Amino acid sequence: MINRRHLIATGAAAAMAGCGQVERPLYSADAHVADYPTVQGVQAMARMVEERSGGRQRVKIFAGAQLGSERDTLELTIFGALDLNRVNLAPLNAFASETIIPSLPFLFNSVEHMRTSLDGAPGQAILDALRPHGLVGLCFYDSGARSFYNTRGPVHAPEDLQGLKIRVQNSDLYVAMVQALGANPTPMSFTEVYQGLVQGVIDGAENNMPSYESTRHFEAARYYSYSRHVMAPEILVMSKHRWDRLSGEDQAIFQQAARDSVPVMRELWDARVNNARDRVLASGVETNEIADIGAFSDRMESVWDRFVASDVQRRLVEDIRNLGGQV
Ligand code: GTR
Repeated sequence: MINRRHLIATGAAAAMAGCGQVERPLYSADAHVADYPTVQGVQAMARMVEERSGGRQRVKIFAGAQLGSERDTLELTIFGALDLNRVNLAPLNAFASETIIPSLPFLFNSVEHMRTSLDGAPGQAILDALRPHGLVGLCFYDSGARSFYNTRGPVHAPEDLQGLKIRVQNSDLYVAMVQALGANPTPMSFTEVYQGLVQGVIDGAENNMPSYESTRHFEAARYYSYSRHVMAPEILVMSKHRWDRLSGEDQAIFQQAARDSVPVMRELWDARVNNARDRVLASGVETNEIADIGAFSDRMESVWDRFVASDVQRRLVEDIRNLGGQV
């Protein structure tokens, strides 16, 4: 049985020994359940790695937040006690300010724009920016668009969010976004949201359809309003400690397999979005489009001003915007 304590102990031992050959597979964490597209994406990468390395490298995935919250598992990954981690960009916002950029509200004008930007130079620059922080960014996975859902009623205007307690990820950017809309942001880890909704500790949250469905949040919060305020992607990272102990050949195998797993993940993702929507609608959830999205994006100006603070960030925004005209 692997748990956090065990990981910390073995990770520390490996780091201290300088550890050459490692017999065990690389351990990878994910907050989602095993059949979720992010887990399946890493699984696809794992199959390619095993095949291409002739069985020399293997990956074992711990799904369902078995190893802890994204913030906690990221610490383990940076420390070298965990090898791989699939997380959202939000918990990385505090480490590397470049990761804030794709998380900015209303940045991308379509899924195609998001994919083109992440597959291109801006995406590569963000992946590379993680190395000084102890992580090697391998690839981005889709996370669609996040929208608000709650237990009270449909949201058509920011006024409908007024005073609602909305769970956010552990990121100052998300706190500021929700605050700017007039709601009360409540940072909380993903696994606590369901109970929070049921017990009325929070009134709502924001996420994409597949997460809303797979976590059963839709059973407790029956109103899902398509604000599509953020298209922050998922990311797969490897601990730099582990990366540095791989041969050049195996580094290339991991890098290429991660890239090759992206189209696999995207296909699963697109199907999952439709299935999740059908399931929640069949359960009687009320969804609504928002006619005046401008009322939401207008309130984001101060958020942009506060979180886009460096030249590096401004250049990324510009590069991403330039790509928007091409798709
Ligand atoms: C999901 C994402 C997770 C986690 C979660 C959350 O969309 O895939 O990695 O970030 O949202 O809201 O905590």
